[in-house]
Amino acid sequence: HPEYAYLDLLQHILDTGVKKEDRTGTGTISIFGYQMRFDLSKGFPLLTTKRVPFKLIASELLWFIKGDTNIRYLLEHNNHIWDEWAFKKWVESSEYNGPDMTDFGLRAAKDEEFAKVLDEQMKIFHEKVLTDDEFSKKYGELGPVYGKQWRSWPSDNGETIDQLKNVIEQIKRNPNSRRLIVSAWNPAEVDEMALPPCHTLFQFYVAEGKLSCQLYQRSADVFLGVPFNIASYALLTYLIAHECGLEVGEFIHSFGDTHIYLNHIEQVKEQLSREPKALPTLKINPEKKSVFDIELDDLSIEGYDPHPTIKAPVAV
Ligand code: UFP
Repeated sequence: HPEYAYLDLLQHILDTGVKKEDRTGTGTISIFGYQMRFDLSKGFPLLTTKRVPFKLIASELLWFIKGDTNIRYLLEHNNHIWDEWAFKKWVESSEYNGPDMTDFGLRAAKDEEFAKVLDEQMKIFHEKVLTDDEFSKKYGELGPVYGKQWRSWPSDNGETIDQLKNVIEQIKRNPNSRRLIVSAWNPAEVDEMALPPCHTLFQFYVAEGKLSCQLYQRSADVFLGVPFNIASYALLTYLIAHECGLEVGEFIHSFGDTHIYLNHIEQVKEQLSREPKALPTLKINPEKKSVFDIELDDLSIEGYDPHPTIKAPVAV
């Protein structure tokens, strides 16, 4: 079953990972360098050993593809996966005058009372981003993150480079190219980003009428982040193959610092005790060809019957 590529990684980190402190203060067990392969023709790699929310993955990917870097679009689609990063900028600013939010992620995980206070402030934050244009421009904005680098990487002459559009054009015109690369890692802008890109660079490969994609992910929260990242790049590969009239090949997921947070270990063990089920299939509205025209309603997942969600705190 294709899902063992992921389950084996969890087990491998438990078995061989070393204790490593990290930026968030949570602590991890970690390995450096790893690779998983998924044959996309065997089904859509949305994990079945816990529920992974496809709609959130799809709306985030469409947000990247639009070139958007403001969380307003995500909030409009009930997607809260980037909230903490934007929220952090607000509560650390001089304009915030609510209750103290220092280390809000860690504290909310340990303290139920505080979690309620955080929840209230987060609701206020959402409302402001959704309804107040000026506030949204200032605090809904995550900086030059994925959307900006994919669609409008700033170049020296003041123009911008649309890496995604260019790579799709090259896949169509010059499929044998060995330069089918999109980079989100822009050293000149990394310091302005709410979160420097975790999925740093990806490359496409076309052979025998099939499109494959390899991602290099510099840092990976294997329990919470990676199930999203697998599905997101699998979806991107399906979408581009769909536009280019190609079949899907493999998704190859290569990693740098590959870690399990210490407060996810019990959850990981629970997940490893479960048996994978049949993978679902992805349906794309056949009327829409271009990646840039696809909307959320054009995508659906069929035959998805996963084991239940496993909750775990996000390290911010
Ligand atoms: N992370 C992921 N995947 C993502 C994403 C974040 O695994 O798509 F946005 C995790 C990796 C790491 C943390 O645990 O978020 C980022 O922290 P750092 O910048 O210190 O590596």
